[in-house]
Amino acid sequence: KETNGTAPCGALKIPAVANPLAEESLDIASNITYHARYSPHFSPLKFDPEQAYYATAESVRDLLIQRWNDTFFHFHKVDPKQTYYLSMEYLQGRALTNAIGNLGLSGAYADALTKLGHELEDIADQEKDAALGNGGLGRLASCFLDSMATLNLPAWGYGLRYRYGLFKQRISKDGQEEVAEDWLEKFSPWEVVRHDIKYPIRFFGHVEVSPTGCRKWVGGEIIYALAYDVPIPGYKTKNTISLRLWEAKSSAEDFNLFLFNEGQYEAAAQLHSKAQQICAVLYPGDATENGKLLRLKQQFFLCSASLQDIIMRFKERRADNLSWKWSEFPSKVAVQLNDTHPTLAIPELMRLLIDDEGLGWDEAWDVTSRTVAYTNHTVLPEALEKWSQAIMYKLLPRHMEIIEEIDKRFMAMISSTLSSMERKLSTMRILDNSNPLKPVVRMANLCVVSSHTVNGVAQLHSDILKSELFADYCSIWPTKFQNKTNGITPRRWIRFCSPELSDIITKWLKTDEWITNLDLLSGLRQFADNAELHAEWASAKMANKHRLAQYVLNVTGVAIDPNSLFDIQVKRIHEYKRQLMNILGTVYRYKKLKEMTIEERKKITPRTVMLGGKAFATYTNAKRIVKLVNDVGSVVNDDPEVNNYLKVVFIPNYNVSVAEMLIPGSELSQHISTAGMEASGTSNMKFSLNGCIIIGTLDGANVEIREEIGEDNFFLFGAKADEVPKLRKEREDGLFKPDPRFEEAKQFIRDGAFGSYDYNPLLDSLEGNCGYGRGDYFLVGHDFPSYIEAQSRVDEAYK
Ligand code: T68
Repeated sequence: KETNGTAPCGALKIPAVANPLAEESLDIASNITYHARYSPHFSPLKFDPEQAYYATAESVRDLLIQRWNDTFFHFHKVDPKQTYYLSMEYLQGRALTNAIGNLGLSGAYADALTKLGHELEDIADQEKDAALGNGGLGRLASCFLDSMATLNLPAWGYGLRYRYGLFKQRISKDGQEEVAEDWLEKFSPWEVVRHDIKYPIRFFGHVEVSPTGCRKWVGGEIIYALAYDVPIPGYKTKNTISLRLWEAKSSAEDFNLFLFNEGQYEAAAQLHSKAQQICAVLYPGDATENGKLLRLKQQFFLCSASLQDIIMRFKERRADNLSWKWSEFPSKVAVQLNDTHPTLAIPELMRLLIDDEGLGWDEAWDVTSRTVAYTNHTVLPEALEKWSQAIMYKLLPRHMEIIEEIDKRFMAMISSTLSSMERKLSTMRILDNSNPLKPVVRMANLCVVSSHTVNGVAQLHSDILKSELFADYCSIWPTKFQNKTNGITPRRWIRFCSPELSDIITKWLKTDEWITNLDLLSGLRQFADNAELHAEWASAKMANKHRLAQYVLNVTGVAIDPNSLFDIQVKRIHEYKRQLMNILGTVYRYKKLKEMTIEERKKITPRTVMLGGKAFATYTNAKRIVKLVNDVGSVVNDDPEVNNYLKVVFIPNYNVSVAEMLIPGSELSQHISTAGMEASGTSNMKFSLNGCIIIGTLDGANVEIREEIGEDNFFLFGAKADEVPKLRKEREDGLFKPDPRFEEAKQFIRDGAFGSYDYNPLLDSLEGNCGYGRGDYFLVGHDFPSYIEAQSRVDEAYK
């Protein structure tokens, strides 16, 4: 760990100038006005919220750039071991509120904007989310960047600059519709293109062998990776690190003027359009061969560009030292792979070291395996990446040779030193040739074999990796496997999204140090029975609920009552996350309410059930769940008999900014996945931090959260992870007897209580013989009764 001091050590070759942004005389309003006038992106007559947003963002960027350059020069001089986080996804969300918050200038910017006739909140609302990720994995990457910057760590993030990030979700009468989200429609004021940072990336081609036996990858096509940097400011520190996003470019020479003048416009620009495809979208559909090839190209593009850049920096920092050695590399470079998506970093680093730098295999392997570490985020079999060897040979022939060699050497090691493990090789090998028609590369196995460390993202998940998914490897390399329970940044997830609650915590703890050290929150325990704190807390929560109710009204047209219990489940829609159990429970609640007398209803705790999340575009059951929630909402919310006691709202287009609105206003949140399936979950942490009670299973980080917040703040239900295999077996053997309440809820939907859409296929997935994707693989039926009972305990506690 190298701390980033505050002293600038700029070896800048640009002459010094008097700094108009010097903090002692900083005039924010003038700086914003300056940008509105002299960095114009719009016609000069207007200074409405949109123009004000861009001018404000540019003014903030000026401040960040100074810190950014200082950080760069500082680490260039100190040459610490540098952490490189390689991730195909970053869910950054908005940057303005975060940046001024981390700079400690929120109040100053709010005042300056008021002077200029605007409100900071309206201006911040102009910003589009940078949604270059799918869900938890991408958001984790962004939280890590904030934390690493705040901890003064020398860290960089590497990713791709997708033209279209995660789709915008629209809800129509047919359910979810996906619309391209044009986050760069105007431009992003938070990125800086580095015209001098550009690397060639090869695809296809073949391997050439020299007379001396050296192998070299040649031919094929070359696309260039151009760097776009996003500053990541730390909180209360000058440390400002970089998120470097690669954009794909072809060179002007690849534009065929001759063909163009012949009228063959598409042929003339063929390589241009191939380059554009690479970063066009986040997670292109990979059902087709073309889709698979594109996704593999994206992965290699990220890995190759990042490693060339890392090696360039390593050498740059040794420019004055002629005696450096490659063996020093792992003490200066740590490459963390965010899941298997950047696995190609392993063979690419080997290739660069052997073919370009002239190292022998053993030396290159030593450097690579001491540099790379791997984080696993899932045990779901369909999410464990396997690449067709045929596609790999075609796109990356030299890498495929290197992977074969790693596989061969791994097998030889087992045979020579651990012959008792030989029978396990069929599952432990990197290459899976069991289907001769479709041999594949198992990316997770490649990561485990090649990394010095492998981690899961919550204690339970890491234990499952050790005892199940990677058990055989763990018996060979027990110390390779670690746990690193996920975390979240308290800056974005409470300080800036719920300033009222944060101020109360600071007031009672008499310090705001908890914002960088959440352990200090336990200091609130001594005031647990203090009525004054209760009143302040309740009033902050109520203010957040009012804000949320207004938002819900704006985006859905449904009026919800801030005095009802706000019950929220927001996350990607997936069968294992069991949103279907939530909505079945809600349907059961509705049916019971309908059956009650008016007097009985009056005793009921009024509830607003909110669900939100995106379904992968081709995931049929997930889309059916979205439609069901919306259909249930339409019926319940319009039912005058019960709608004072129950409302059901689908929150459209769940993303980081929407989460920042929802979480502070939450009172109960649902983290109800089948035990053993959710690697960690991170919104559970965000909700807890905002004083929200959890209903959940013993899954992922829920286990550790429950230990921290206490059993009375966690409504526990459902099977434990170690019971799941037995329960699945019981179902297979026809021994499962469904609870009548479960049957009643399903039948109510089948009978058409929520419209004529055919929900039978969705509900049928909960019936019959257990198997992946059918026969209630995720045990909704088993856990339903204990879920309903836990919900009743919630109702009682809320009273
Ligand atoms: C999530 N994984 C885990 N995957 O599901 C969650 N993208 O439990 C965990 O808290 C989180 O990672 C952080 O560790 C994902 O979000 C993806 O988004 C994904 C999966 C495959 C391909 C691309």
